[in-house]
Amino acid sequence: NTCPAQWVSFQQKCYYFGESPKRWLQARYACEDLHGRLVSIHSQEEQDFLTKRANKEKAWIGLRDLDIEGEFTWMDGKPLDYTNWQPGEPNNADQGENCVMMLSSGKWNDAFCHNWLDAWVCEQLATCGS
Ligand code: 2F8
Ligand code: CA
Repeated sequence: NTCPAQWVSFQQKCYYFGESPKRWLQARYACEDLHGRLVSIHSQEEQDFLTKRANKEKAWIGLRDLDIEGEFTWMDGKPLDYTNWQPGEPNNADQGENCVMMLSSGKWNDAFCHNWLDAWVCEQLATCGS
């Protein structure tokens, strides 16, 4: 599999580890500008890869319950077939946490979408061969 410069290959996808402070929606747009989308996570192997690569930085991922409270959906539209919540999360603290981040441990926490995080992870499909 081939990935663009500055993207990292893992299994069938390419990943980009953004390193500039952004709110969740800005991170989403940054990924789209890079022809990707905020990462959707579907296995423990993928999570382990991301945890390691994120290098203890809190990072936005492509999971949110912005439309219906408590109903978390991935940016890739696939089912929530894997989760890695920090115990006690998601807690929708102050009734306002609708965007999901990886903590430094890699565990997930729902947080305010308007929080500024220093990191965010994009994905795109790897192209075979070429
Ligand atoms: O204790 C977990 C709790 O910690 C913080 O709230 C005190 C987080 N809030 C922010 O990061 C803004 C909560 O999301 C988290 O659930
Ligand atoms: Ca929370």
